[in-house]
Amino acid sequence: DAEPIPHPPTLPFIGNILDMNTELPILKLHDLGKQYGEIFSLYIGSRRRMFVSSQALANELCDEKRYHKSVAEGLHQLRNGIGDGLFTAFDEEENWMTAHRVLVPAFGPLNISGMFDSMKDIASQLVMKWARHGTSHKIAVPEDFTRLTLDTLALCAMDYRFNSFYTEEMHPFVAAMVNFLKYAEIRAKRPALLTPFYKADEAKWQADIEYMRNLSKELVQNRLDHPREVKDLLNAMVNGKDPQTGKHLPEKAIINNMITFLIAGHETTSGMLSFTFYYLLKNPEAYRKAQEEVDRVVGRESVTLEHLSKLPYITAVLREALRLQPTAPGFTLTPRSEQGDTLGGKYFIPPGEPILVLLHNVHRDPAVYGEDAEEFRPERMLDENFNKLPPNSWKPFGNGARGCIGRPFAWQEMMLVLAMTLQYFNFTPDDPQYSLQISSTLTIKPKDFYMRASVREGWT
Ligand code: MNH
Repeated sequence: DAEPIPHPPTLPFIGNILDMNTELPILKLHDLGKQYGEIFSLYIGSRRRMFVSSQALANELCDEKRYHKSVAEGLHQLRNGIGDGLFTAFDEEENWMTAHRVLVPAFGPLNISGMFDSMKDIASQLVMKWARHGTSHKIAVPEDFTRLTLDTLALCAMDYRFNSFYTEEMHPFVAAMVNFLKYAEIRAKRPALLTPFYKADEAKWQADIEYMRNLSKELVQNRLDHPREVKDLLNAMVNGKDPQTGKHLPEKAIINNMITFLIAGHETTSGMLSFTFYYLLKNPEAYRKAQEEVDRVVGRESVTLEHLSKLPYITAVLREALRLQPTAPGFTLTPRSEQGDTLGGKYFIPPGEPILVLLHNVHRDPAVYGEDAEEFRPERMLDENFNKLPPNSWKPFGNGARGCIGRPFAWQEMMLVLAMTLQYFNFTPDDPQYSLQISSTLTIKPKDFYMRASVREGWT
């Protein structure tokens, strides 16, 4: 028989909204997960939301025959800016299927390896910046990695240069995008009937959306007017035909996806690289092994694609950092059946109700990762151990057909950047006492995290 789903005490009318730390909601959810265990529910206004924290329940939710992606409040708000782009499309929406079939080959290993030189071009700009500034310069880690990932994405996706390393200020696209994401979250939590009271905020939001759409529209139009023989994602979308229907993607869907890639493709990856450096600097033994591997495999040669496939320890370091800090902190599912579903043999999930997989908690489930689940230990992620993990215990890229299409892209970029930076520099924390703080928009990042870089001997 169905058991009640645990939840924090509820106040009449306002539900558990007071339990939500509005500044850092995701961190609050992690704590509640630790407190309540494998599943808990929360009333946000009148809506009940459920949250899963164990590998066992996440494993059931990842069964695509029983559950599928739900585009719940937060994501739903993003549709105001990026419509039916891959990330925000309703499950089985027509343009999702068309875009998915057109884009899967474009994101495949062959195309991604073709982007290696462009990725290296941008990574070299980062290396040059750090080398030029020297050890007296405090590196704002997430900021510089945001320059890197945004520029890489724009160059590989549409052969466009943001040139973020040549300016103090970030490209205006970044500010528009950050506000777009932040305000979508506010809107998702606020009763719709209050919207008219926020005229100025609403107008700013619309302006930001328009800015992003106009920039993308210009880039798409420019490509249509001046076709070019480049293998980027824009060409894949402009020229590609759905193999099943023979249809091209409508221009609007191309724009939706262009902005989607810029958003989904750069924040997650930059947060990920930032956390990786945080953990390497906190764990000198892992740092030493990672650098030793780069020295052994790459030495003083210029990094190639072949080198990247020979770095098992670096691979494990990235997997482990993503386990502890999944930069896309969750994904939302809902039962397929109109009768709902029973989770874990005892929790009834009504039809249509969204359930969030709290990756932070699932990734630290002691039943899977043991007593040292909270520790950074890349060895557990070496292939021989990684491949033995129970199913669906490591899900930083989401699940199944709606999982991350950009995974090979992100992975190649991160491996390259780690190999190049460890090859050129020795890194030290700016503040050895720094204790991790997390800032969150749609994704998470280390807050106020700085480090210093000195060029290693023999490079001058
Ligand atoms: Mn990505 C979906 C995590 C890099 C483009 N991505 C997802 C999902 C997760 C995710 C989790 C599933 C979301 C959901 O179920 O609601 N993504 C990441 C992480 C990184 C990442 C942790 C880097 C590290 N993603 C990238 C990059 C791109 C990209 C790089 C593009 C170049 N991601 C997407 C798109 C989707 C997605 C597009 C939606 C796919 C779909 O539903 O068809």
